[in-house]
Amino acid sequence: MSNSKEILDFNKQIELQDNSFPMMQILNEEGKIVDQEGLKAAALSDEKLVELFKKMLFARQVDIRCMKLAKQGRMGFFGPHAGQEASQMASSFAFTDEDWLFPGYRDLPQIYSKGWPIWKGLLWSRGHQLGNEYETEDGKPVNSWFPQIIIGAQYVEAAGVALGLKKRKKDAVAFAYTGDGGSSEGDTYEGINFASAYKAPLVAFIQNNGYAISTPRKFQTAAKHLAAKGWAAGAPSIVVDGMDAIAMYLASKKAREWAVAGNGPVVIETITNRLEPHSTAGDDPLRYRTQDELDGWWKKEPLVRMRKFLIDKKIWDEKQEEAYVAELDALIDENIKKANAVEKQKISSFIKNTLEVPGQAMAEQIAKFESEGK
Ligand SMILES: Cc1ncc(C[n+]2csc(CCOP(=O)(O)OP(=O)(O)O)c2C)c(N)n1
Repeated sequence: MSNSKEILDFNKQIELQDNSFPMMQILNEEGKIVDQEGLKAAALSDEKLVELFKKMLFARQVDIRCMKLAKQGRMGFFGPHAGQEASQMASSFAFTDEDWLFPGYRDLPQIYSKGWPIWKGLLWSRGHQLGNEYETEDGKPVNSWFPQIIIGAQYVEAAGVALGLKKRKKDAVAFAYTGDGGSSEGDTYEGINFASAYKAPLVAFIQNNGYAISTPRKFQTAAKHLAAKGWAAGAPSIVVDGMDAIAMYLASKKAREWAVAGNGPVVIETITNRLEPHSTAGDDPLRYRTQDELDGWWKKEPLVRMRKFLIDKKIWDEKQEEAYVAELDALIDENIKKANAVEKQKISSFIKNTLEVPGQAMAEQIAKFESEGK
């Protein structure tokens, strides 16, 4: 027998939605553990904790250098990722090289984590065709799709690959990243729904970084939590502090275990923030957000709290960090040189690379460009 009074209590339902997604946090803004059980479950040894922090430092250093290159007009398209290091690097830290990554345009750091060289990422930014080859320095394939520009589209691609992995009985999952803006796209829901219906192994990250270009989260959707989108597809869905590397790692590890065991997808909304412009294509964030709001988020950023935790634990110090950052800078320098040494993209080779069999008009254009050395 239904209870019409309860069913028709819309206020109660809104309240239920509101309260169904508490944010998981293990390491707080002060660098203190607030969930000992969670820390234990993450089972990160001291070496692994340091390795994870180094990955976040790597992403930050790459970001700093890319922003400098952009200001000098030497970068091409770049989506800054400062502030998202835990959301990106601690999540990808929980996956294996066999797992397939589906990044968005801001997620190059996760591809680097799989062994993709930085110089390839720089070429990708410059629109060079070699920047779309996903392999390590010594030619081993990197299981990553290209950074998707069409927001949400990577979710349908990831769902298809996840089903393929299941059918081939691989011990692997697909993991995909979109943003708060991307979560409003049909493709995002379609990907989660398809994976859920076919119990395909997909871990779906929605990086809620507060803004979709200039559109703030509050105008993106009336849904109280972006994670709720997964419930409509029957997928377990959670909200995690995206500035907390330990919580991000644990959530990702558990989601991967669930998906690879044949249970279908998990949706993870990460609460993070984009601390820089949307891209290097002329965005000025102060036209749509205040400096005060930005300053508040800088206090929550993921490196500060992780550094404090590791220093308190006596497994990291300033000197080690200085030396490591110098190492990273040298590595980035080397990669910039390598990218600069690659022959400039020719229009003819770009078209040839795009079309397996060019039509007559394109064949004529290729010949014309080639004759002009372009
Ligand atoms: C299908 C589609 N519509 C519109 C755009 C233009 N666009 C590029 S980025 C962006 C905002 C995306 O915001 P979000 O998903 O929150 O990701 P973020 O850039 O914050 O990482 C939009 C609307 C696009 N790339 N693809």
